[in-house]
Amino acid sequence: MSLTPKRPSPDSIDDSMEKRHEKRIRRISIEGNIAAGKSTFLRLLDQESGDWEVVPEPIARWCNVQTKGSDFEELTTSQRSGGNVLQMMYEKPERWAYTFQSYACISRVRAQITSANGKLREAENPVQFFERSIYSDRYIFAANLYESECLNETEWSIYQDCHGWLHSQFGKHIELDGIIYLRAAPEKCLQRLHLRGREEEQDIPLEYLEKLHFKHESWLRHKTMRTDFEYLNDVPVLTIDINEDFKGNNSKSADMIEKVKEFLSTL
Ligand code: UDP
Ligand code: D5M
Ligand code: MG
Repeated sequence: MSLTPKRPSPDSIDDSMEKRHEKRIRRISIEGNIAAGKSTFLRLLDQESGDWEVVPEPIARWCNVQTKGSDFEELTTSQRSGGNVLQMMYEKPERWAYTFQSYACISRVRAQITSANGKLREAENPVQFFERSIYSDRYIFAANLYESECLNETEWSIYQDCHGWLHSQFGKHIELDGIIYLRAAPEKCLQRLHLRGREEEQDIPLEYLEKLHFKHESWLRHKTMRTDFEYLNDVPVLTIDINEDFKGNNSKSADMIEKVKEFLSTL
């Protein structure tokens, strides 16, 4: 077992959250297909320890895009009602995929860097759990849309350029120490997607979930996916099979939490 941190310590930013801690915050991304059970698992983690903070995906923003505060007053009625960019992307992906993917990535970075809200200030062993990462944004979702010709060459180039720049600017606040891959069969995810009943997603076909599943597998299981981020190759991955329900199953949930604790102790 290596005692060397996988991620270098951040350089000196005086008011950085991390600087105020003797212990470095470890960051873990929870990855998995649509409706696998990530948010459900995140809620379990949130209840488990005061040393743990969770950062859910900003899905509400994607379903209701609007500005806040004084800007809001200046908007026309139609602007004020916002837009459901998630729905727009599913209804007409070749028109809206680029808009959605840029917003998804930027809003994720914003949520992850502004999340350190004080809960971890007194923590002995602070850990942040992110629901997904900017790596799944790019190498799972955006790449899949590009391969399905919903992003054209120009959009894909601009997306990758902006993504690389965002990483170069904010990487030290969002780089990962570990990844937890919640693995479920696409058929199981489809069942859970229907069970959850998020309106925008109800027409998603099994084939779409299969494509995303194979991308997760190549990234996190077979490790055949190449990325622009060298350090990612060495980030440890814990895979947990969640085909069997863990929601409402205390012993399965406790087992999962135990696995997470063991995993953290190796990082
Ligand atoms: N769910 C379930 N059993 C489980 C885990 C999740 O029935 O063991 C349900 C959950 O209640 C929700 C749906 O599956 O209705 C999708 O879960 P979640 O939103 O957590 O998935 P995510 O998209 O965040 O991975
Ligand atoms: O919900 C996330 C929803 O957003 C799901 O419908 C997939 C869709 N989506 C499309 N692109 C992305 C990116 N880049 N990141 C995350 N989600 C994306 P969930 O149920 O949490 O998977
Ligand atoms: Mg979720």
